Amino acid sequence: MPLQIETEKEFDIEDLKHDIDATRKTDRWSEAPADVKDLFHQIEWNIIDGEHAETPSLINPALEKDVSARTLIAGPMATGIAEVGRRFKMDEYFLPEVMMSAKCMHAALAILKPLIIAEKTEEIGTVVVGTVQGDLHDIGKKIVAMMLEAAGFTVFDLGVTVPPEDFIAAIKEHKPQIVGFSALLTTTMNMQWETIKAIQAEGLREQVKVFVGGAPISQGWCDKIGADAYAADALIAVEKAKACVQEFRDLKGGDPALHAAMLALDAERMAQKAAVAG
Ligand code: B12
Repeated sequence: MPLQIETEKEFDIEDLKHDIDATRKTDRWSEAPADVKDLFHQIEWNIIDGEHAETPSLINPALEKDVSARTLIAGPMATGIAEVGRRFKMDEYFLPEVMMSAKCMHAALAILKPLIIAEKTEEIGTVVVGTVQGDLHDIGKKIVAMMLEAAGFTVFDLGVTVPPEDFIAAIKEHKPQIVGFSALLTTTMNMQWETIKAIQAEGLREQVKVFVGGAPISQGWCDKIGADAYAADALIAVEKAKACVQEFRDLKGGDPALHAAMLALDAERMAQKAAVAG
């Protein structure tokens, strides 16, 4: 019986009981050469163990073996921090352990960020991002920000626990086409809604396309609060952001047609995936 929580996302409690060791038996990254695979496992466990002083000594050798920054972020770093989240949820880890693991993620991202940003070849738009008021989580938002930058956006990252008035001030100052709110807590996701309402009250809603994301956020939540787009990960965020400033640049923020267009992108991507899976 799936465990129902108020985020509208469902977790199966049986899945949460399985340590990452169980999934290792499926031989993940089987296509990678043995030495790279070994490094991936070490990076993953470095994050789980929270040995942040050691992180650079694993990330740099992986880069020397021509593993891309994106592969590291989407591969062993993602699986490592996901396992930390699972342990935290199952009360196997407490806050100090999670903080050490977050330090590993930041240490790795500090090395990878310049490499990702160096991919930028064009200037296609401006984005303001921030983690909403009351929320300190910023790892995912930083990844989204750097991927957007690599794709050609100028990104103004307002940091964490950003109050609505700071988003409003940044919209006035930087005139972005897109503003993105990150929220990782069920207790702060409502601040995404409050921030949209504040932007609306200020008469700025039509000027910006509002993106929402973070672990508890779903398409249903995006629809409910009247945001324009939800993205489950940085790659989808980039795809939708590019569509917003290129194909749909004439649609205003809050326009139902824009919202429908963003949903159509998801449907298209799912159809492509299904076709590949046969
Ligand atoms: C690391 C972490 C922390 C670190 C954060 C460090 C930092 N600088 O970010 C620390 C230790 C500080 C922390 C603190 C707390 N945490 Co915490 N934390 C986590 C953990 C383990 C990982 C989050 C993470 O970085 N994931 C990796 C990134 C890459 O994923 P992501 O953030 O989801 O981002 C991706 C997408 O969501 C999306 N995305 C993200 N943002 C955006 C924005 C936009 C615009 C778009 C389009 C897309 C997008 O793209 C990203 C990249 O692909 C999660 C577990 C989890 N499953 O999420 C718990 C978790 C979020 N934390 C939780 C809790 C409870 C807390 C605390 C309240 C604990 C406490 N008792 O104090 C505090 C809250 C502090 C606060 N006021 O914010 C709970 C939340 C539960 C809930 N129902 O709300 C979680 C889910 C753990 C759990 N399983 O119980 N935490």
